[in-house]
Amino acid sequence: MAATVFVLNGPNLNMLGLREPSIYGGKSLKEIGEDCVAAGGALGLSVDFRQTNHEGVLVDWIQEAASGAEGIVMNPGAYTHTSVAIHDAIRAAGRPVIEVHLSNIFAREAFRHHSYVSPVAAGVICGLGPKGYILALDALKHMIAKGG
Ligand code: CA2
Repeated sequence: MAATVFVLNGPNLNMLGLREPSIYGGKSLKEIGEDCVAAGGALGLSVDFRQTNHEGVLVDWIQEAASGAEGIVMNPGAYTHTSVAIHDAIRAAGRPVIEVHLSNIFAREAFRHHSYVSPVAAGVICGLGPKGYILALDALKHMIAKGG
């Protein structure tokens, strides 16, 4: 049976394709989700793609992954730079998390250079646009196959 992976997206990512294409590209989140489901299928993964603007909902979903998914690809949006709650939830979940950012956060404002997620992530991909999600799914598949 295909392993389930969650692809979780944080605040404002529902606006993709509508504003700031010079930073985040022209694809909508719906299109990125469709690409993830298709790429996941080719990798033998069942992709559950979600977005919320609420920090506590992301914490709920990370907790859900502890029993409902084999791993997580996550773009925490601006909560990357602020959320101890998401850091703690990932530590407790016992599931590999690949942190993804569309933009290169290190080439942007200083406040984006620190991530509370990176120290508890199995890997980090940034600056590669939507392709980063697909690369993360591929990496996660190999981690799951090796037992995390
Ligand atoms: O580069 C990324 O993927 C980010 O996680 C995106 C976040 C930002 O706070 C992080 O520093 C880096 C912001 C997502 C906001 O997306 C928008 C898209 C279109 C219009 C407005 C916001």
